Amino acid sequence: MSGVVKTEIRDGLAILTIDNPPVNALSIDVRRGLSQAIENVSEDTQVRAVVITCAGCTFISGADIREFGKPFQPPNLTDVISQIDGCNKPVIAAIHGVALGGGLEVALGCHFRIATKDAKLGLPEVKLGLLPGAGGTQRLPRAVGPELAVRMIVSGEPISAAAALNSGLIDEVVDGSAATGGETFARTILAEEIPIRRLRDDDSKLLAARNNRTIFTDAVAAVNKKNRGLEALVAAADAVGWSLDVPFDEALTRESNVFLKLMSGDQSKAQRYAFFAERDAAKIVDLPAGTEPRRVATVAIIGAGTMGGGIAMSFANAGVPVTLLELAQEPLDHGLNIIRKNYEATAARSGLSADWVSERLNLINGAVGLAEAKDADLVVEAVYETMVVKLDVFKKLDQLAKPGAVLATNTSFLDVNKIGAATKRPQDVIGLHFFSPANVMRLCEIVRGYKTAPDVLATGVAIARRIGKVPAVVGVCHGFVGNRMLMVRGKQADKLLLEGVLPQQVDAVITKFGMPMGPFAMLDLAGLDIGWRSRKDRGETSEIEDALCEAGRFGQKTGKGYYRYEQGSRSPLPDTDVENLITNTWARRGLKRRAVSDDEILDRILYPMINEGARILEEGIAARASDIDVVWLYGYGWPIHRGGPMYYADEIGLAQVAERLSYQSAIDGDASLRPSSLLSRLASSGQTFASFNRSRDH
Ligand code: T1G
Repeated sequence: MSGVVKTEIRDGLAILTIDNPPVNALSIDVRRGLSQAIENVSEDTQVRAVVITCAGCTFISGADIREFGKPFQPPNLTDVISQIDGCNKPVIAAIHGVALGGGLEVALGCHFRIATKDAKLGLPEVKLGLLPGAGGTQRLPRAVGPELAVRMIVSGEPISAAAALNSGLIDEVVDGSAATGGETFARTILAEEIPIRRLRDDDSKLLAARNNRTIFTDAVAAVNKKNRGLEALVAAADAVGWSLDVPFDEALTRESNVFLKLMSGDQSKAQRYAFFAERDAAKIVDLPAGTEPRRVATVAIIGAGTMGGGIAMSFANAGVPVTLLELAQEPLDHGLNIIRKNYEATAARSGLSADWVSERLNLINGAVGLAEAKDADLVVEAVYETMVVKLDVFKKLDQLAKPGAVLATNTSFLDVNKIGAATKRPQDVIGLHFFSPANVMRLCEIVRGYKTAPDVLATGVAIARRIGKVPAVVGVCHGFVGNRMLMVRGKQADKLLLEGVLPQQVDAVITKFGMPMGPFAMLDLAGLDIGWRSRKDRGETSEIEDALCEAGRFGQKTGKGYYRYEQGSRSPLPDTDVENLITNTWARRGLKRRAVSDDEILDRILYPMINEGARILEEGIAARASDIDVVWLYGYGWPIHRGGPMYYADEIGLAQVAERLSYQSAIDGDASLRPSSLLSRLASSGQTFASFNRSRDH
């Protein structure tokens, strides 16, 4: 009997407790222990019912992802679950925290399921490029019906205990502890002689869809609408469909075969990399041992514009009350009105109640002036993106904020050291760079100034995680990590326009690669006037973009930019006026236009970004290459199944990336394209960015 599964026999009940910190993953020891324990209690004549519960903060969080890709060690989870399912005594799953992936599959193999009020249940395997591989695709549709099952499995999103009770996934929501609730439930079914219920033998919830297949196919179409090349989503939907017409055991065999195929595929490898990269990014490499985040109970946000409003919503969504400050009543009212409209639109779209809206609005209080910031533990400045305005705000905050308050700037480019130097407390100043729309995008770049104190840095990471963001610690430079690489991408995209490529060809290549939109459509969304003003401040030009701005074409906000937009639509449409402007530029420059292949466009956009990422690593602006990948995955929508720009470079091979950059640098006479010293060193020694990550984490 392994130590991670303990059995206690009490008054005819066997209580099996899994204790495998931190999240009770189904490691080999857990699988062995569970299998042995079930065998023992099945044979024990004292035992009349079995309760499976977990110690610590949660029920089983799923298979042990760290075992994937390593030599398999029996027993496999499907067999352990079949043992549970086949047990001749009622087995009850007592769930708290989360029951995810294999954890929910174990619970589905049990004959009854109870959960605490705050529990969440889901099959998130598609987020790892997999599908449920231990019976989930066959048991879940039998528990909740194929429509909800395919929605849960293809979205990977968990549902609440209340929704689980409502759908029939669980039998009871209990107050108090799961273990106690499980034990009470077990005694009740024994006393009432309620027969064992095995999902594998209950097709009642499948009959409607069996008689009318469109019930299922419509559900599949709805969840696959936004699929951008993720093979696991299609495979998972197909597998759920087997529950309608393939015998249970045969379907389990098929499910296992598809699971193993996905597991060994490139997409799942990249998605599992991204899972751990996200968690590594929250670990600050050189944080002194014992550093604790400062306590943050009250938050003030300065600026009720697009960013300030979105940041306020992020806090409110996490249940954290905020005070939103503006310098005058009108912009404050306008900002609060936008927030209310956003919540109402979300509620209408998602069928959420008015209470859901008011719960959030009640957490956001507006005030005019900065006085309300004086008692805040954390102040987030989200004012106009010019240094003059930010320095003025921080000088005032320095006078006003209480000692020990964390003073954060949401700047997306500017020098956090300079902002900190405007105060007498630079150690309390940090950058919290949210990405627009801040209530949606998960990335938060945690910008550490030279003087930012370790506990302030830890506070930045902790508060980002607390509001559901993905933190990535970055150093100070123009544009930090994400926007610095974005500027390099923009420069290469502009060059392609001057070589005879149209915006729509560049954008088509980048969206086909898996990005949500291409560079030119993204500029139209953000507004061309922002870059125009910034270029003028820096005395720089961009021939075609400046011409568009001079013509008043600022993008979506003016109904035309690189593209034109129909009234009320955000879909970019090629515009002959833009094409004429570009072709006239070619003529003026005497360009001999040539066909530029999609492959060339992709390499010439991505490789310079990768090179800039290597420079960012050399300069210590990012600690790990995987941190750079996290920035692009969660800040710009880099396709999760491609891992991130640095992961992608490793997959291509750094030697090829370096060679292509050297070639293009010679062709363009552009020294900035020459491979960085780190890229050259790794490429020539046959190493990878992954090896660089490992060197940083030991
Ligand atoms: N396996 C291994 N390690 C895991 C793990 C897992 N399933 N889940 C978390 N960890 C580690 C994580 O790397 C971190 O480690 C620590 O635990 C805390 O995690 C057969 C095949 C459970 C909601 O996808 O969603 O079952 O950084 O920081 O914010 O069909 O972890 O401290 O070294 O995320 O409190 C399906 C993944 C697997 C769930 C907790 N299950 N985990 O969140 O903590 S595939 C999942 C989570 C599967 C079956 C298939 C979250 C959490 P370290 P954390 P958290």
